[in-house]
Amino acid sequence: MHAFEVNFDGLIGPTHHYGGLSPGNKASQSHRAQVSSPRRAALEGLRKMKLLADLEVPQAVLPPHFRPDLHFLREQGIRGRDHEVLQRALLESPHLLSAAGSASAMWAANAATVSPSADTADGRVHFTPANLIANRHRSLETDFTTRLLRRVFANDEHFVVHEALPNEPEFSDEGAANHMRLAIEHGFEGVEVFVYGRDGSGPSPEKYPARQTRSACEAIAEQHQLLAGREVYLQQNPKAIDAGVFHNDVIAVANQDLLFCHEEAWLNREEALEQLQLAFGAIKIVEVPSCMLSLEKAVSSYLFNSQIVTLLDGGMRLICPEECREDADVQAAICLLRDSTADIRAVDYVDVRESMHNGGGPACLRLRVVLTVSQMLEIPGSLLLEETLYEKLADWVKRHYRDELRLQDLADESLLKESEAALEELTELLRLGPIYPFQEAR
Ligand code: SUG
Repeated sequence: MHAFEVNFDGLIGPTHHYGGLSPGNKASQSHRAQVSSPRRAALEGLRKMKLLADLEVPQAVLPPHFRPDLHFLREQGIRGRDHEVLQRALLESPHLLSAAGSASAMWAANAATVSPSADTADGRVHFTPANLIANRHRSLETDFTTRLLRRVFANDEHFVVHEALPNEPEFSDEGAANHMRLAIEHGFEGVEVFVYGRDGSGPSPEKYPARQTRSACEAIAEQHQLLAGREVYLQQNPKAIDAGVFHNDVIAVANQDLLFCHEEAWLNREEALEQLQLAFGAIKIVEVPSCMLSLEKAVSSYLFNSQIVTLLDGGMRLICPEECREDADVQAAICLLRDSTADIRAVDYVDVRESMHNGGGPACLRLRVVLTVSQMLEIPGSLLLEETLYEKLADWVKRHYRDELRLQDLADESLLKESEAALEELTELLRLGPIYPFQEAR
């Protein structure tokens, strides 16, 4: 059956800042405490979405989560009225304030793992929201993400949004950032590739955490009712994790039958590639050797965090971070890709610098959801980005977002109020109905 891939991008929230919250994510660590620009971040994200929409690649938006999360701060034992809780958190536990204020839901690739209906036994699209327990600030996303996905994918004839996996280290799950799908065309039956960092026995990284577990991958494959034999499990290369590859989408990207990856992406390289070939005979693998592009450069440029998207005429386009433009090694890797397949018709460079400084490139900002035409008709059309919605959202950002933000600004009660007013207007703009806790409390 014919199907489209819709990219759901997380709209970057008004509290975007650099908290240095993610160990093993080099950009997050090195930009810690720098001054951020939420306004610039959100506009960059929107421009990327607009580029795709202009290419007629279906593009949708997901609203930001409401931050700072005062409920979380109160759970940590910080008491008082809103402004007191914020001030106390700043003085006593600034790292908790930063976690509570993180706009990390922007990285929608971590929102959930998604299996299209062509892959599942009951013919529905399955979603498992990620528990994100590897990092406290990210674990705060799961409840709202689940609620949001249930609002957007509400028709249970077509969609099922499962509960996230249990909050136990054995089931640590980071969503679609560790999941790839291979298929001749989006609407055809595919092979789903689950990538994990640890399985409790094999080798593990020495410096940095391995976030995803094999048990989590298996549990998701089971609850998504994947058709027999249509799944592959690969382990991240511990050496790559120690070089800053905290998610698989920092070192590999697939689209339809094309896989673009680095030589050191997975443990036991040859076995890994063989597994992929056995499971999906039509696979075209373009592997960039380490002698062409070092792991370090793969991480600093985020080349593999590019999006590869299918155009209406069946051709593909590579959407890279701006950081890939200048480096000769990265350019050589892009040439290798283009020389190896005629599928890539053009390369675009996008400036998503504010997100990149926290370790989030173009591919991190989107959740891929393959939908048939009848499934497309079941999602709120008001989330689909076209010219008018783009203009409205850009104007909304310019009116509500601050140009600069420092950690201490998160303790300013007026930022909380500004965010509330912004999100209130956004729910009307996106015609989502009341969804935020402050709207339901009324
Ligand atoms: O989980 N950064 C995110 C980046 C996520 C990127 N997503 C994908 N690769 N799909 C993370 O490490 C940093 C926040 C801070 O430090 O303020 C952060 O959460």
